[in-house]
Amino acid sequence: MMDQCAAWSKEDQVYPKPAEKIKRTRRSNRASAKKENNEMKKISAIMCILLLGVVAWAEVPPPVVSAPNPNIIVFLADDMGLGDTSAYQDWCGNPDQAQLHTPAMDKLAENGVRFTDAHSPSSRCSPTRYALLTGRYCWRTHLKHWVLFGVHCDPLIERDRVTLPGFLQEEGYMTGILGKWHLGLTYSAANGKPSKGWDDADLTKPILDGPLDHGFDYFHGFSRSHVTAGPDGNKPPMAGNKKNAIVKHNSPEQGVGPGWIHGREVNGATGHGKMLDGSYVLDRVGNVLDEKGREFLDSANTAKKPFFLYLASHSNHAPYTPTDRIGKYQVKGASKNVDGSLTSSERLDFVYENDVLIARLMDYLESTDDPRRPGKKLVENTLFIFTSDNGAEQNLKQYTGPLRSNKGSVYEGGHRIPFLASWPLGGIRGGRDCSRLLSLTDLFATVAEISGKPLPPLKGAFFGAEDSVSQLAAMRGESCPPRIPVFPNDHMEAIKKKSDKRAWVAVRSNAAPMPGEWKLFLDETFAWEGALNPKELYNLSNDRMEEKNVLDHPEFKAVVDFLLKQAELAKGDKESTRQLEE
Ligand SMILES: [Ca+2]
Repeated sequence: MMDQCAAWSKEDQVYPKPAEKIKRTRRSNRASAKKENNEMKKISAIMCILLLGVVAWAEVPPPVVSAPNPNIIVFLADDMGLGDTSAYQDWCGNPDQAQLHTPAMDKLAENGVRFTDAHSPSSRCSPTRYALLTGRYCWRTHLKHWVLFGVHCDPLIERDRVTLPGFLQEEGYMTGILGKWHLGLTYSAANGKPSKGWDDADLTKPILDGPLDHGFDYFHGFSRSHVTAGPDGNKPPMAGNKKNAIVKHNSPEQGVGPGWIHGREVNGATGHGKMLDGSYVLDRVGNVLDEKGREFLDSANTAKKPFFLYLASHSNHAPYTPTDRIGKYQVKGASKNVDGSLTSSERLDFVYENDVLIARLMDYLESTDDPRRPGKKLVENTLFIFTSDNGAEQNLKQYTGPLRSNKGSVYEGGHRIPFLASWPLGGIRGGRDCSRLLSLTDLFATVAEISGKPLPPLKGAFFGAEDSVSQLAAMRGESCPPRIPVFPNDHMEAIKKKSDKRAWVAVRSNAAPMPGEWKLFLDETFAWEGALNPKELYNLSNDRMEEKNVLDHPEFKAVVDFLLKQAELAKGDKESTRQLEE
């Protein structure tokens, strides 16, 4: 079976041609890797002829040095599209004068693998975060679409479910989350018991259900997006933000918050109703994540333990509140296009803040000794993943890439995301592309394969990872079959109406019985009832913008039948897709 990670020629065919010549000097590693790959193809083809019966070949990855328990960093941007990073400039086709330059992400791509068909499990925040941490599609939960709302909302992750960080805890990892949780918290009432809601929550009491109850040793972050998670105590309400303008900041009746949370403690609680102390400042969030990230990494190194850091960034979710500076890096007013011109865009400054946070982490990894490998630096044995929780929040091709719609939609612009992975000691060769389908649910199985431990069972005690497929071989460029379909969900279009009828799910497969990159849309009855009502069919290999619905074309009946069969096997709140791969 063809190794999709080796499908260079195929990718070259489907990439859109940029509007003008794109500078590729920054991609020298990628280009040389491609040349090398082509040479390998020739050699392998000869080998295949010589070795009759051999039907697949693999790239020859660099030797994998014995590297048990690598450190793992998952950096999750918020609402960042493919067009928001120059690491995908050639894929998106943005001209140099309209392409944000993200040097740290470029470096990550050049030192690692770039997936070109990666997907968030949902096109919004909460469900993607649930799926990333559990390896299970969120449409199997009660949250069939949209996100968790409100200052108080019941935790989405079940207490008896094994999570990715919980799995790693069992492997001896120190696990930390920084930034946005958005998976529900249970506050304590004044008597120490669970509060019924926000009104009877006592912020001076410990939080009773949060990240520490789902596999994390360390949490410094906030409940939801950075603006709803806390008022800016040092500034008046932002002009033009109607919703925020009606909030009486730092008042005893405050309904926005509760600002920074450390472990189970609300940092800024004053004991005077819901009044906070003003320590949560919107344009300083990046600085806090940077500072606390280093604290966490230092503590793991002191303990000589491998670490798992899930950095769920505040950026670039609106409103755009870039910080002035982080360490040596100017942020506000400093973002540049690839041609060197300033973007003069507050949004792009805010996107660039993610790049700076990555640069700071990389600086740390490159300069810090690995306490478990004397004489070596941490960066060598660290799997560093950068990705985003959904597509860009604005429907502009400059941000989303050449895709239909944006955040909130089941069209590609809602869920096709950047995904970069670097691990020098782990056999990931720099400058490679991979076109294999990937879902963020796959992090769980990938990490499990790295650890050499089986995934949790699908049923019974300590279950989990129902929709997770390992991408380790794909990351390394080894031969692997096409992934089973991915099932992204949310609304057909990125419309802000909460009708349950908008909860659509798509079946996306590159392994249908006819060549192509196929996508079948199912209406809301799939998520709610397990029914199969196909609505639209596209072949992205010749219609990436999803403009020609070919559902009623009889020549594609075999494709529809295949995708419906896959959906039939996947449907249901108690089912899984993992077994389809096995
Ligand atoms: Ca988001």
